[in-house]
Amino acid sequence: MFLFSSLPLVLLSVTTASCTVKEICEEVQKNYHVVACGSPGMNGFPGAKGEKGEPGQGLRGLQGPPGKVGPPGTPGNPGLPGAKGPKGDPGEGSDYDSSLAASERQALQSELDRIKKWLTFSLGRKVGKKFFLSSGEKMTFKRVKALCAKYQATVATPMNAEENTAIQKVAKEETFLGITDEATEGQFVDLTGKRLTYVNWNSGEPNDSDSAEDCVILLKDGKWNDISCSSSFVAVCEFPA
Ligand SMILES: [Ca+2]
Ligand SMILES: [Ca+2]
Repeated sequence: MFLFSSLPLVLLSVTTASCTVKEICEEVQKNYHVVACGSPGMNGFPGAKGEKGEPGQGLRGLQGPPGKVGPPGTPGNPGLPGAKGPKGDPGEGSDYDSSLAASERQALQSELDRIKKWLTFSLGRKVGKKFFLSSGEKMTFKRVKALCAKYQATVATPMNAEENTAIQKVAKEETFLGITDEATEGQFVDLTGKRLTYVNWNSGEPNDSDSAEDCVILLKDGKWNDISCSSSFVAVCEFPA
């Protein structure tokens, strides 16, 4: 009893005093809440996190203005080609197109005619529906045929005296004619196999010298001579005029 009544004085004067009896401490704590007994304990572990609270009841703010437009993104890969569509209706400009093509053809024909005139003036000769032109090169009969065929032409073949003279003037030198007796010896034909309707053999020709003359050349004076096809002479081709 004495202990309890004098305990506050003891605690005030002896700051380091501590309870030595558990029952005393509990009694003191019960009656005097400022009393701490013994040395402080270690901090405990944090408690478990509580559950998330309910959303607040405050007013929601007004929506702000739209932000700036962002930079353009990189282009995507091209898509797969679409399916082929149905055939369209015929156009209405077909008449116009054909008239345009006709005008183009007329322009091209005019240009072609002009070129032919230049060639005739400078290099060739036009007789009737034939146009004779020479490359000026000397070559075998086989090569002359190939050269003329390359330009949709044939080896010059005179059908009359006028054509014969024209070829003579174009060639200026001895030139092969499109005439042979390769198929049948002594029977000269043109390159389509037709018998000749015009000839201008030199005196004593054709003589098939050494049995090896199956081609024909036009001599400088306009006369003809049969000769070897492997010899070389100026090439003259005839084109449709
Ligand atoms: Ca012959
Ligand atoms: Ca001969």
